[in-house]
Amino acid sequence: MKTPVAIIGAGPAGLLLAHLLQRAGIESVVLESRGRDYVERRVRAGVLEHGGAQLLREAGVGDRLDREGLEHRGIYLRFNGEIHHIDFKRLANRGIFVYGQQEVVKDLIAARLASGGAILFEAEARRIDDRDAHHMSVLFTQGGDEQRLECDFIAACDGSHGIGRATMLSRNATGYEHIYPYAWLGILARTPPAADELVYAYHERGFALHSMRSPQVSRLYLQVRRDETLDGWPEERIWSELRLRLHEPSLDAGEILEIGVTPMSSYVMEPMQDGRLFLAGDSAHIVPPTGAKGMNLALADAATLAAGLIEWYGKHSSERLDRYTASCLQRVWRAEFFSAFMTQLLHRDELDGEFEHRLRLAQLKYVTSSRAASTSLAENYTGAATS
Ligand code: RFL
Ligand code: PHB
Repeated sequence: MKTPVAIIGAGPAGLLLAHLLQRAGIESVVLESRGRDYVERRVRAGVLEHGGAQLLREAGVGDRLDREGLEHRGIYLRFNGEIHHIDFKRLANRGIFVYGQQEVVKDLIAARLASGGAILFEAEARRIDDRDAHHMSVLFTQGGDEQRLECDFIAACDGSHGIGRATMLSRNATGYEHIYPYAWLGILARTPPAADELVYAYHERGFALHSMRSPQVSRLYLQVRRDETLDGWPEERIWSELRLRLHEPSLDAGEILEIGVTPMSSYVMEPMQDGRLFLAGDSAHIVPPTGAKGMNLALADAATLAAGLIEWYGKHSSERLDRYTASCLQRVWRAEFFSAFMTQLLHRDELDGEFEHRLRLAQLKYVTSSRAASTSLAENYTGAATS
């Protein structure tokens, strides 16, 4: 099997890259280890920045986002019995969209299949072979058969546990990592949202987040210990802890549609490319979800890589491709900084004493009362500071 660009992974990064290349007349094959149904149902991110939404619109896949996405002008910060609205529209001149990542993935898969592009589901990439520019290929298995996909370029968009990251680490790439001592327990529930916009809550018992997917469905998160399992969290305990930390005593305990625990970490790989192998999205970097940046970074990497490949095939120039890592890393480190900032601002470490708790309350008070500090939060959250 042969194609110009082999793309590993049908997440937001791999699918947007394939779609942008297709629009420019460049063929590719997407290899995805999971089935279509699994990928379309995987519940993950929910927030699209203005820039992420714009990328999807420009790629011609923004119609359903514009119809069904919930446009929010800001977020609420709740702490110490107070609630404060940070009005992004007023402070940074742009809002955000609440639109589930699996909806973005569904839209991109539909567009890809409609244009006749190839996605091989249940096809697991096993090895990247890129000895030189003339011998590029990905070895993969599908239905028990081993096959080889020959190509000019390989884009590893295969997330944090894929073979792209492992391959780069076996060479000269460096991974910079920070592990947080906590995780998020997340539920998707048939519960009408208790607020009109997202509520980020800091409580002495830890962080909680009230997000949503529609007027009937809420997405809710609780900070838990990193090693926590779901065994210790019967439904009633989840709801009572959410009510307490969010200050929503009447939050309705609707049917739980999905539940999971995600340990939190920050990670950046440098460089994000080697020869004709490129990493995009979570394969190259991870942010803790408190800043709502992961999907947006994945989409931005895909657009940057697509522009480089389009220039290479169109003008036979590698100038943009050569600059790929540098173009991405500036945005990535900025998002790493903001995500780490939001995480330390809103989470309680087990080792924290009363001093750290009071310090955090003082910081929250400052962020919500100083125009300069709330503008900084608004610019970073919406991506206005990076585009
Ligand atoms: P993905 O989505 O993980 O896709 C990678 C794909 O590669 C496949 N794969 C392979 N395929 C073939 N062969 C192999 N060897 C393969 N190995 C892996 C996988 O099956 C998968 O389909 O990576 P991508 O495209 O880089 O996208 C990144 C985003 O998924 C991620 O950053 C976000 O979900 C992070 N995130 C959030 N980001 C936001 O922008 N806003 C948010 O509000 C937000 N909230 C979140 C989040 C992530 C969370 N979790 C569960 C990690 C909330 C949570 C709880
Ligand atoms: C979500 O809706 O899943 C969501 C929203 C904001 C975050 C993280 C996740 O910071």
